[in-house]
Amino acid sequence: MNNKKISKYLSLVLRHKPELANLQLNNQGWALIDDLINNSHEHALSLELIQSIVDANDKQRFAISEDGKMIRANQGHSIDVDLALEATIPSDILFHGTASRFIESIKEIGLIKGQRHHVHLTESKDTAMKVGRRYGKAVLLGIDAKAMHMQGVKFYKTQNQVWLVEHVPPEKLHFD
Ligand code: HQG
Repeated sequence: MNNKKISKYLSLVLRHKPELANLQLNNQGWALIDDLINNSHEHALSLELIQSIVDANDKQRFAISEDGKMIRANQGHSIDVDLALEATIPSDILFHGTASRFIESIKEIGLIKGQRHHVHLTESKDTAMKVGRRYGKAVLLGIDAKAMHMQGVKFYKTQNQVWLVEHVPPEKLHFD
């Protein structure tokens, strides 16, 4: 349970508010683990604890650098970082889970990225439904990813299997 709290704290400082832990994120989103440990006074962090939280995280939200000195969030940032992902060819259909109260607006302007850097998509209907449930009655949307790719739209896949795209226009969405 305590680890969940720490995981949420890591998401907060590595995605949104590094200043809370006085962290300097480099332009690819990496922060020094030593700084994180030394500056997170409200959490008794150690390298071992951080490593175990990164390993056990249900969505693999974080990555540790090869030299073991740095940590970053794999996706979900609101601060300006360049994850340096390479554009990847998506499968024919990807999914997005949303809440029923957003559908009217989505039909009008498509899926927009809001506070995040991208619209988040998944290959898994289950994952999409779980994501949608966070905001209300979940609705599953299918996205014609291959058709968008053929039109030149770039798709990126994060280290933890989240698909990212700038925008999904309504005509590329399936609502049933
Ligand atoms: C909705 C979790 C109205 C969109 C998940 C979503 C994901 C619109 C909400 C990651 C809209 C934004 C991201 C429009 C989109 N009108 N509402 N035109 N277009 N929306 O949290 O995709 O736990 O920023 O459907 O696993 O829900 O953080 O995005 O409901 O990967 O690691 O606006 O968050 O990962 O909500 O979730 P979010 P999301 P973590």
